[in-house]
Amino acid sequence: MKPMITAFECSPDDGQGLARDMRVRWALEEVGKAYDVRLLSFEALKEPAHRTLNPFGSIPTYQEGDLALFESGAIVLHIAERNAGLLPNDPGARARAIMWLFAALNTVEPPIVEREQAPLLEKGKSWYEEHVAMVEQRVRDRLGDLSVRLGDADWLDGAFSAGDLMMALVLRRLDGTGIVDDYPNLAAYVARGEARPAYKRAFADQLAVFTAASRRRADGDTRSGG
Ligand code: GTB
Repeated sequence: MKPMITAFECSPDDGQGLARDMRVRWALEEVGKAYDVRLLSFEALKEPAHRTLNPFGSIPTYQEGDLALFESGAIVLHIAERNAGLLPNDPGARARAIMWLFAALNTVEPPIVEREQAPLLEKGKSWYEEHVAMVEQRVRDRLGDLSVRLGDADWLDGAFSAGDLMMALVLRRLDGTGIVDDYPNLAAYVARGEARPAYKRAFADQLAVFTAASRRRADGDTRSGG
């Protein structure tokens, strides 16, 4: 049975693969598992039908048979545990790959999200500039430590794993800021992830959704504009 995931009908990132369905798509592509996608509007996310799947009213979700999951980290871990390709067999290496998945979500992502949200939520406050500088420094502290640990390795712990998948996508949230470029080994690490065929397929699929939505909107505009 093919799993069903949810994604934005029209992603606010213009199809740049920054929304969290990209994590699930990439994981499914890495393990070679076909899947279906149910696209949702922002309104539909908050409706009771979706909240039964995800009480927080967000994407992505994952359904397979009787199982329904939310939280991109839990979904990626579920996929990685049940299919070959994203976690090593050796128990120690497997535990460390899972550790990196949590490190991406719990240690590296929080300051990146805070930095991203500051201009949206805090611009205009008297302390805004100071706060942004402080949060950016926290991001740089995390990236500096990660850069030292990665060194000249290709991946964080041996072969590519679910931990690398999550870390590369978390770092991608800094796209357009130039911050990752200040850590050349991290920039090369993200580029290595983006070069993987599974990443490319996942990216193309989510971009196709955005492109189709934009075309529909443009057609609608043309028609209504007469
Ligand atoms: N912790 C949860 C997880 O990892 O699954 C977080 C899920 C989440 O925040 N999902 C977002 C969502 O559904 C989409 S990814 N938001 C709508 C809502 O809650 O109403 C966040 C996201 C959105 C847009 C961009 N972007 O445009 O660049 C990037 C990331």
